[in-house]
Amino acid sequence: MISKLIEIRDQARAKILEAKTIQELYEAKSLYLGKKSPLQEILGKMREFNADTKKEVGQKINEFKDMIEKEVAKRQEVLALAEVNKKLESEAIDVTLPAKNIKVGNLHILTKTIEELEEIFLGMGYNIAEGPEVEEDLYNFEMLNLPKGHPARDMQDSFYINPSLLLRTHTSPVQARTMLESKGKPIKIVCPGKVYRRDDDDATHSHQFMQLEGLVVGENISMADLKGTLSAVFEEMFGDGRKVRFRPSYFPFTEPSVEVDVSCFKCGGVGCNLCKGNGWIEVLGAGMVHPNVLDMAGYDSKKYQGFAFGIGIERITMLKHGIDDIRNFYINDPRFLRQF
Ligand code: FA5
Repeated sequence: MISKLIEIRDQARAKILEAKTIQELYEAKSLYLGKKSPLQEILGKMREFNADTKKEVGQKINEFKDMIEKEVAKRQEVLALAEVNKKLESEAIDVTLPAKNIKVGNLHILTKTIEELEEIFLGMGYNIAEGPEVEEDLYNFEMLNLPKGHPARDMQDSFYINPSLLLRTHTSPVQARTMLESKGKPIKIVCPGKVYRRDDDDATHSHQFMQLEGLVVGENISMADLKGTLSAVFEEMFGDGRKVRFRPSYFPFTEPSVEVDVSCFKCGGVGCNLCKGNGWIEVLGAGMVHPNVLDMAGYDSKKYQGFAFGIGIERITMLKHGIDDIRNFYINDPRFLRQF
């Protein structure tokens, strides 16, 4: 009987050592230590043995069970370590492989132009202001000296939401809002933002575009300050390679008013299809804040003066980067956008 027990023990040991996975090891364990194991079977027949054999067999079975348990635990440690090593190996990163080409997004060129202009104005001591795109007729027109029925409202064909609410046609309503908020104190702000007009889209016009409004209010402000400021900004933006001209114009909220043109980048000023033959591209409207606008916003127009301007962001960007169609900014072709 003892030799049979030794045979079972050796078989169990061999099976345990043969196990290549934890699963196989559990199967071997259950085979030799489970309820139906050969050792258990012999235990079930103990009744048939005499007292001495019973004692000897009982001791050996316990000893071998203990031994098998220990062998299982030892093998389990070895297999667990092997499995961890295998996993680590399979998940190892080969740092010599070429990296995946991850496409990184970049800021839109119009955002970059705005940031560039903001930097220039911040350097001149301006603050950045904001205003809503869905605007009240009151700020978009009335407070800017454009009462209902004023013929100059037709200069900016508008998207109305209801009779008193519209998509702002320019960033100038921020002038009125800022003056009301500033309650008679001096002002020096720029405000970038989107504006909307029922304009037909072409190479230089879009129904949605961006402006950067500027407003300075204080004492002893003159047209020379306006001209000096805008000339300095354009020199910073374009260097001295482009010509800039100030041309008399009309806006109901400024008096006198000017428009500023920059020489066309495409034809160098001789005239082409982009500049419609005149050699210049209009980039902004500006002027001295109309006394009515100052008075309506609570500023004494006898004491205070101001200048204001509204720069077309797309036009400036076209001039700076030689882009000959405004629609490129909004088609969102990555081949165009990636260039900047
Ligand atoms: C205005 O919008 C005035 N609010 C500007 C102003 C501000 C005058 C403060 C006086 C004082 P205007 O409609 O000209 O002005 O537009 C200003 C600039 O926006 C233009 O010079 C042009 O650069 C740009 N712009 C106008 N319409 C369009 C359009 N449809 N698409 C793209 N850019 C445009």
